Amino acid sequence: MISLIKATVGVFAILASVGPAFAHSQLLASTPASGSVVTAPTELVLSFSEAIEPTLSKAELQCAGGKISGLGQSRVDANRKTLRITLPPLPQGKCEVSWIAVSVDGHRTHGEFTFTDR
Ligand SMILES: [Cu+2]
Repeated sequence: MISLIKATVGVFAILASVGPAFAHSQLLASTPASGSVVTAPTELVLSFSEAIEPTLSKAELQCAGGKISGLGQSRVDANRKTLRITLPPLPQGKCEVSWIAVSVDGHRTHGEFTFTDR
């Protein structure tokens, strides 16, 4: 009986530690897409699994080895799950997007992906 109680407590401990992770905002899709080759993109669109805080969620861009300045103010759609940033003209070459998202529950997630502008 004791071992059954221990096993039950153990399962709940695992569920408790794993459960909240599903509420974090994960990146579901982007435009340009990860690994894609595009021509002169004008907007970066990041779609998340959960609603995000507009003022705390953002992205940076490095293209052809240099940080891109002059990114537009990030905007969040009415569904709160889509982040949009207007892009200035980008140099040709590989671009790395680094994003940070803070979901409405206060949890922060981040990630990187690349696309190529040509
Ligand atoms: Cu969370």
